[in-house]
Amino acid sequence: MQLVKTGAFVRAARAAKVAVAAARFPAPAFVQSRWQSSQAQTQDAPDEQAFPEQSVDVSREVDPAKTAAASSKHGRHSELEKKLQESGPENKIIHDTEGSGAKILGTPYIFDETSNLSGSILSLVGRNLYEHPDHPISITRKLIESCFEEPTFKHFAMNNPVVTVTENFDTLGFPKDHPGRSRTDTYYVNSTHLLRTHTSAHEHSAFTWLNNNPSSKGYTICADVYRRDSIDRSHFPVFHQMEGARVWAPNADRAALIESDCNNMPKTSLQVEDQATDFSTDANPFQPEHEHNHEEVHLVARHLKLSLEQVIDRIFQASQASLPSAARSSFGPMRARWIEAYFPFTSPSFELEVAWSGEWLELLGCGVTQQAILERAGLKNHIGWAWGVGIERFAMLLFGIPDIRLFWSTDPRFLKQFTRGKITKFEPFSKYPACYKDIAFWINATPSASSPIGATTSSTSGVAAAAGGDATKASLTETQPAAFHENDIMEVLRDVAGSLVEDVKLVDEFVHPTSGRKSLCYRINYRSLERTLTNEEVNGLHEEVARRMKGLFGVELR
Ligand code: FA5
Ligand code: MG
Repeated sequence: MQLVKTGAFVRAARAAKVAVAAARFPAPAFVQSRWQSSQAQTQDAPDEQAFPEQSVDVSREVDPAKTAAASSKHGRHSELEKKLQESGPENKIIHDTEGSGAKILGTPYIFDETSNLSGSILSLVGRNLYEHPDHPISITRKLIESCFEEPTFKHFAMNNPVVTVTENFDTLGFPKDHPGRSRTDTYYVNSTHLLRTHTSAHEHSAFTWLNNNPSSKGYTICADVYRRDSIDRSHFPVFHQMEGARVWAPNADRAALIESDCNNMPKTSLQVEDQATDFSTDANPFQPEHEHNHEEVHLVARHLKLSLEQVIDRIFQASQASLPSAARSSFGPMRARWIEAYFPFTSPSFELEVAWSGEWLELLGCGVTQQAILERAGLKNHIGWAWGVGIERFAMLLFGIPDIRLFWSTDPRFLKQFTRGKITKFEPFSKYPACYKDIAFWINATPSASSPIGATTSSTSGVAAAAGGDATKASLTETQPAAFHENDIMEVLRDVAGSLVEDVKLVDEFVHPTSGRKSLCYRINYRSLERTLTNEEVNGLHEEVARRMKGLFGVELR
């Protein structure tokens, strides 16, 4: 596979403002996204080496046929694009007679039939919570980064969440029918661009950067990620992830080297059970033998697990230290377990769960990087691991923050509680009353209309939902043109009521015995984190939700 330097090309493209015109020329998307991303480097990324400007696999990403088709398709939107360009700095969606489009972090995009962005989601793009040093997301990020020391690891943040479909899915080997690709699960800007669903979207660029900067052996990336999902106290459509990777170059003594790296790792006080040590089965296999030496794979997996156990241990220690001494270690050492997992871009793959409030809570996914991904980035004959963690999951444990919406709060009663470098337990400032409202409806007039839940979508159903895509929920597009996806209801709620919705539960579902029609009832809990909502306000919101449900999905309200 041919890899070429594109730095000059990218600079020329910049000069010609190709990036700004990218909505018209979606195929050279890698130019645009890399240009945007390189601008988006935080203070952590040295300007002259911003990793997105390194080698890219042009043969994969530029398809001349696609370029021609896409540019002619978007050519007629020049007026709309101009309007978007001149529309002021904030993110927004514009509809006019030519069509619709969005301006995201200064760049215009023309919508097509794949687009499903909403104003409410765009209003959260660019907040960059991980760059506010006193914010719990940033404090947690720094704590995780401290477990991966420079110069072995380089730490990056990627501010611009718009990436190509290629970066988010194709380059990582996602099957075409993976549920994460569905419009019901992912926010598409248009058919070529989306809001990244995971930090792994930057793996190719980051591994390419590593190839050009061999003094580093690994990296971490911190970013905001976006998923259309259910609404409850641990799910929000935007959350934060950190990705990490480590590689070892070809070397005759490589196994001994990795082993010595493992032995140099400090001991932790965790109680860890490892249920994922057999890589000889189809469930969690070695990669083909001609590419991977099994002894090395076992060592890489051991190094990966030990590295992440360090992170959990550090989080646990910091969390303990923030408690009054009488309350410390009252529940003994932290219990964790490794289980088998599936990700298209690692094999074998693992998830780490910790015992929390009587349940196993998934904290992260990881594995031995697929060789094809390293090779494509120029890291020939290297071997390595990668992981991805949800920062909110860690931060909620660390600070005792009970509701994921709080991270987005601008209320000083929340923000003033946290200081860089310190872990302090969150003090609830007040609990405002909940307001429950039910919405019950017949799905539609067709007797056999299926429910938006409970069905399976594709051949990948049942696998871990890497990068989103809950295989237990059905989707409009794949299986049931008569109904809709549960995530579509969540989107209506977010659009109408934003973060005033605390959670949404399906409380009743039945099929009428004679007509065969299906009825659903969802219970919505409206509660502000910052004030008491008036009845009038909630009624207004709820009526608007019902109106949209009727208009958008053709449901018959009961
Ligand atoms: C991924 O996103 C993979 N990219 C992780 C990975 C990276 C695997 C590199 C292998 C190599 P997953 O969808 O499971 O995997 O998400 C990773 C973590 O993000 C989860 O373990 C969880 O901690 C967090 N997470 C996932 N969904 C949510 C959500 N809706 N809200 C908050 N945190 C979430
Ligand atoms: Mg997972």
